[in-house]
Amino acid sequence: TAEGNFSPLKHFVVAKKNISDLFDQLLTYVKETSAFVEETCGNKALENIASQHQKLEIQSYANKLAVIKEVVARRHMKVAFFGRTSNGKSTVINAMLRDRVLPSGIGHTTNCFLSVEGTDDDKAYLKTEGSDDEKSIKTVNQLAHALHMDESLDAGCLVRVFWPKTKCALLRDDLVLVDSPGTDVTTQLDSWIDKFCLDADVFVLVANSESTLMNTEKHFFHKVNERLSKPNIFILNNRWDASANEPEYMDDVRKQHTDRCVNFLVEELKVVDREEAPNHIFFISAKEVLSSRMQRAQGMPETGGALAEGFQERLKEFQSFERRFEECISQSAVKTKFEQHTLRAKQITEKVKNIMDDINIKAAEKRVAALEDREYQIDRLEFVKNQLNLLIDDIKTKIKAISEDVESKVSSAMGEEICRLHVIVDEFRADFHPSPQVLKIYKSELLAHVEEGMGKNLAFRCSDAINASVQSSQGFMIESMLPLLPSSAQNQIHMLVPSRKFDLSYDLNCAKLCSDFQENIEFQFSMGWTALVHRFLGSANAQRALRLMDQNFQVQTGKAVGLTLMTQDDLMVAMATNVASLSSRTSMSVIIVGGVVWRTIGWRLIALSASLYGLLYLYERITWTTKAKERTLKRQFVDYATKKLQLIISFTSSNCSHQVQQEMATTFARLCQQVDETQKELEAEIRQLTINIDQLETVQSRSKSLRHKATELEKQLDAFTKQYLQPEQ
Ligand SMILES: Nc1nc2c(ncn2[C@@H]2O[C@H](COP(=O)(O)OP(=O)(O)OP(=O)(O)O)[C@@H](O)[C@H]2O)c(=O)[nH]1
Ligand SMILES: [Mg+2]
Repeated sequence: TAEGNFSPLKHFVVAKKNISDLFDQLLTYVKETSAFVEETCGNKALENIASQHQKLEIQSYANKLAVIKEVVARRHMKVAFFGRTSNGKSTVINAMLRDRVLPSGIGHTTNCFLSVEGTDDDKAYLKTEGSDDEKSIKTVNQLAHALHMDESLDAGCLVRVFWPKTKCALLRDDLVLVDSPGTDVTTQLDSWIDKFCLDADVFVLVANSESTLMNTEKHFFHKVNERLSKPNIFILNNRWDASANEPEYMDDVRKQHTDRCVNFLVEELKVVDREEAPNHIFFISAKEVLSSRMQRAQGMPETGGALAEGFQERLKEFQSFERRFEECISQSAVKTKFEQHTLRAKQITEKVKNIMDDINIKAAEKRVAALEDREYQIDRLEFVKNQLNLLIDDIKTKIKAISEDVESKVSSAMGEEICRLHVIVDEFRADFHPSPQVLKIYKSELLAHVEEGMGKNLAFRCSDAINASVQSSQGFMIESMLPLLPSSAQNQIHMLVPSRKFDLSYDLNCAKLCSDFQENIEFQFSMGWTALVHRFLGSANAQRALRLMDQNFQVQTGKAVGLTLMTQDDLMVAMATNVASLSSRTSMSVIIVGGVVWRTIGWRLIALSASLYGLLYLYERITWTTKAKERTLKRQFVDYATKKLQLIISFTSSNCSHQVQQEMATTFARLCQQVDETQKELEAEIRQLTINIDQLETVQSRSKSLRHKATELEKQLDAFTKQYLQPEQ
């Protein structure tokens, strides 16, 4: 018997479990992939690796798979029974279910479509169309009563009977059996087909072996055949027990029925070929099978009732129908219920795989580009560093050379300018008066004039050349450091390193330098004693000599006061001394010299000389005007300032060179700062690239592993196809 042995229906059950598991895995996989694509797509650093379109595509696949998964879970095998009223459709179903589940009886019994399916509950119940209420049923009579009482039920309605799976093996195996009202009682064949037949895997025509196939029955199956391609059809010639009454005709009748049925299936419907057709035609007695099975279930001998002859053969034939039917329905249902979904799953897997490939390729391309970029940036950083080191030495020497050059230029220019100081001083015009107040103002203005004039002249001599060389050096610096900067900075280098006009300042600070200057514009006779001594002995010796003279003079004066007796010489001396005490030391010297000369030359000559001398004195005294005083002051100032300025030549020139050095160093520092920023930018860029590369690597490895998973799933889908969906050889 079918019970106890492995049921062919298990084929479907196992396949369903397989494909459901596969869909579970697929859904999990596609969700994982979807999350990955979404993450990649949302990552700014991974631009253009996964597109928005791909993200949406995968999301739609996940949704589709979820729907398919649900549909697959609800899939079952469905067999529908048709035939004229009272042919025993309900009885056949009961026989298969081994219990009186559906009402049967003489006359038109089944008044609407009835489906029987398994429930995990241990109580049977029914659901009518359009309501989710579970109406419990205890006995089949109750069910019959319930169906007949419900006036809203007509032939086109469906009542679902839920029968405990524990009571029936067939229902455990996902089989749904559909009973129908007689095909002869309806005019709504088309709507029946639409409503109940399109998802049926097997159709069973329950015919009456006591009569021939009726046109109404044939007509219905023609219609089904129009709507479905090659439906699986079994023909049960029921009530075959009746043939036992006339055994002499049995073989003829059977042959006649068989020929007609084969003809119907092969010639008219063309759903099977001639060799296969007999496997779809059976001669049975549902009533016998049902009662024997029920007896047996109650522990009584199955032949306990009054059974007609040949029962065992008919039972065997029923069993062989069951087996054929089960094989057929499970094969067919697996194909029709899972083939499309498997194909769809394969397509989805293929698409997801392609997307993973795309992402992998794009990530690889980007990674290679990023690696190259990083290589380039590292090289560049290295180059900038090395080049900068070289340039620093180079530029330092350059700065040193130029500042030395400036120093020598300025010092020589200053030397020359100092020699020409008198020209500047001579040019000076201002109110002059020997009074101390006016003199003070005059001097300070003179100092300012000298400061300005010297500055101007120095600038005239040096500035252009120095500026030019400073500028050219700055230009050199910029030019040599420019290649170390990024092109964006290169264009705005003149903004980044502002080249303000460099102005060398020759700050001589004359006012301070010459603050000690003390002019001497008292009248001095050029032939006077002091002047002569100065002239003949030079200024240093003259000082000493004059001091000596002063002492002698005082000693002699002291003596002269006490003496009464004097020589002529002495008298001369005394006279001269007296005169000298009255007038200046200069005139006294003149008298002394005069005395000496008088004794040797004679008085006439002396008188001439004296008068000449006096004239000269007078002349000098008269020409000792304010102008002359100013001239003298200027001359004295020139001498004084020349000495002082000479002292600061080296200071000033080094100050200038320092300024230049400062200027160059500032420019260089600015450039260095730019280069430093460039270096920092490069380093940051390299860091960023490294991060990107890492991320891209992760994306690559993930997309690869996801692709690998897709291949795995594809293999499983192929295995499923091979095992369940390909026609057996
Ligand atoms: N002798 C005999 N009677 C049968 C057989 N099968 C069914 N019957 C009887 O035929 C009558 C009708 O059977 P049902 O199963 O109700 O027939 P049906 O095709 O469901 O009829 P409707 O539901 O009215 O369309 C019942 O009284 C059954 O006992 C059989 O194999 N041999
Ligand atoms: Mg019935």
